[in-house]
Amino acid sequence: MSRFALVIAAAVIVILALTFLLPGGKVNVFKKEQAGEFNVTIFHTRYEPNSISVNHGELVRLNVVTAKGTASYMHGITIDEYGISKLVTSETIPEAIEFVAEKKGTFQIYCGTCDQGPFGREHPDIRLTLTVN
Ligand SMILES: [Cu+2]
Repeated sequence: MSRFALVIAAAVIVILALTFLLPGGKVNVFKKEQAGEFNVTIFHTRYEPNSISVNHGELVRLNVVTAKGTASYMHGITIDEYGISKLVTSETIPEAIEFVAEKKGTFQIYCGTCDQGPFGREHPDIRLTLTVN
């Protein structure tokens, strides 16, 4: 390989590294306590917190546990617009739900288990509002 080719290869590697590793690059490695990280607890009738707000394009992580005594109810997190539906069955070890907030708007997060149960989506009225600005 000629010296010129080596220089070009090195330049390409540096450009790729700058593109993907610096903040704002395409690969966003999640850092602990990043702005888009939220601890969520599921109760029979509500999520805590019941609304979260993130920035468009942000990597979001929801660390979700189910409230004490509710693990067997198989509550969960469903976000239709993001194709997410997960059961949360631990009261102590958070289920990490990650996604990139690529769609702007206001979305209703609900419990898919309750939605398909005898009371339907409206009862219990478990809602978490996700706003992507
Ligand atoms: Cu539920």
